[in-house]
Amino acid sequence: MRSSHFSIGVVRLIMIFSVCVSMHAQTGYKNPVIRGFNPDPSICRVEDDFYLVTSSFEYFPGLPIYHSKDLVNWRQIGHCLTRDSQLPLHQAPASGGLFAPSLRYHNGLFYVVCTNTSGGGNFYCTATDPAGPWSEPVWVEINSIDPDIFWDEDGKTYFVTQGGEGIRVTEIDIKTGKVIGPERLVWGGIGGRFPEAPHIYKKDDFYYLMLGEGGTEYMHSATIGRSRNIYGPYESCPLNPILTHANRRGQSSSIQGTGHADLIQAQDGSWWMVFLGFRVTHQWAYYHVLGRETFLAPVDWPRGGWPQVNGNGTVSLDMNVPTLPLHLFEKTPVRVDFDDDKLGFEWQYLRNPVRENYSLTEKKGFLQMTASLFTLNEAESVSFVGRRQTEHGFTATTSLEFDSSDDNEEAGMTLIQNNTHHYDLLLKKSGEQIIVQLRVRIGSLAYIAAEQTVSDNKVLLKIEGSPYQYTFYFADAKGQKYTELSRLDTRYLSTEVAGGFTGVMIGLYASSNGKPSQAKAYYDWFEYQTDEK
Ligand code: 6LW
Repeated sequence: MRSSHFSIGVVRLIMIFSVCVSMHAQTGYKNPVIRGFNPDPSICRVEDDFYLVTSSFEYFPGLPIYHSKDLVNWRQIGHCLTRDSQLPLHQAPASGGLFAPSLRYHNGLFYVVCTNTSGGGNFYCTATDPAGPWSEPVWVEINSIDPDIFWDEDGKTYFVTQGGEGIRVTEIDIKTGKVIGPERLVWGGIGGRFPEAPHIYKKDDFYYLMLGEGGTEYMHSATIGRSRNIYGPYESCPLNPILTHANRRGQSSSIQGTGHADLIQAQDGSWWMVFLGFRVTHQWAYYHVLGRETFLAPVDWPRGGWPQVNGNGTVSLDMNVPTLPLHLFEKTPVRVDFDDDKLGFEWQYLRNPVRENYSLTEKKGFLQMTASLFTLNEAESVSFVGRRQTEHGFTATTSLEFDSSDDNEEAGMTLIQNNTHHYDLLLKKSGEQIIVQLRVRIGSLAYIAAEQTVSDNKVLLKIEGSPYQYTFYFADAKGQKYTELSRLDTRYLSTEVAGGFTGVMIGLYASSNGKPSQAKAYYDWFEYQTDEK
């Protein structure tokens, strides 16, 4: 026993050592580089470290921050907004809250610029360490979304935002956030709807203004213009749109909606683009459940010329191009035992959590959750923690014990796209019996898909994902044998059906459906395994 432990340990150490050490530049990587709901990526570099932020809407904490050495392998190092004072999300509707952020590094400080669409509007926060802590927000009185900050060489600072029919540029005082100059409309792109997601870069004496156009759907794109003057007029790049999958069919059509991009130059001089896109399933009509994810493409940007994205402005799941020297990180473990005092960065609450409803210490080794009055159907702070569905093929399993005395109380595992589109696999009392139930909510349609009695208030719940179906199982706590409860179509949780800007989250929750309660759910562990190769 001992020697096998020892040798496994040594092999593991060698593996970690060999994956953590930078190797030679390699050919090939897989898109998306950050998988599952991770839209609106924005990136900056400090020497050979890259940092990236994505949008997070009604989830808390807000704005995940990722770190990479090679642009291909990313590890989450924290969130920008971790305190209620930074991120009020009271009754934020689904896909409200935080829209697209921008991440910049200037004079020794990191800046995250964003919009809280559910309270406060535009703001920026600063930090010396991108892992946090981040400052309280500095609010900027400009009414728009998708803000960015651009520092010019003459010391002036500009706020760049989406502004109705085009992009607006406004001088601000970066110390106070006060608006100095008038808001000026500088460019509307090439005519796609919703010109947004602006970023300005200065290169070869030009101001380059890149934007997203076409809406964050199937006609999405990135376009770019340039000018000698920050206020324009901007000349459109003859290659525009420099990125789009709007006309992709066949093989490469499994990636759609590419756009909303940011550009970055690596230390070796090479240029790269990060952008959002989504992976679709089904054949005659497309659906996507994973939300918009973060993709990567190489960019050729010659001196005085225009940026060209991966040759023709499209990408594939398997990218056959040279990369920076690869630097892997250890993966998030498959099993979480809830032994630590804190949840890992992969877990999110829905809106500002009611903290006394959660404990990792009261019953050591368990995530204890007190049932909230609110249900998953309301834009409220329901007792819930969830993590992203990152692949179509996955297995999520948890061990649940539920101390309940009332038929109104329930706890379980949910697949949730938003508060009107979710599938709940739950445990509850029903008269003298205890049942496992699969409940469906698709817009105004709500029904119980299946239920079975169980002998104990302790069960294992399991959900398997595939491109077309989710399959729901339960077993007694000893896990001897899983029983299939039912199967449901994935498409009804897709963005095409549910709308919005997020992706499916796999959540653990507890609710008393509006009746005061102290019922407690105890989650002993959670396992999440995917078929990602
Ligand atoms: C993002 C904006 C957008 O801020 O979607 O459709 C918003 N456009 O660029 C949320 O991702």
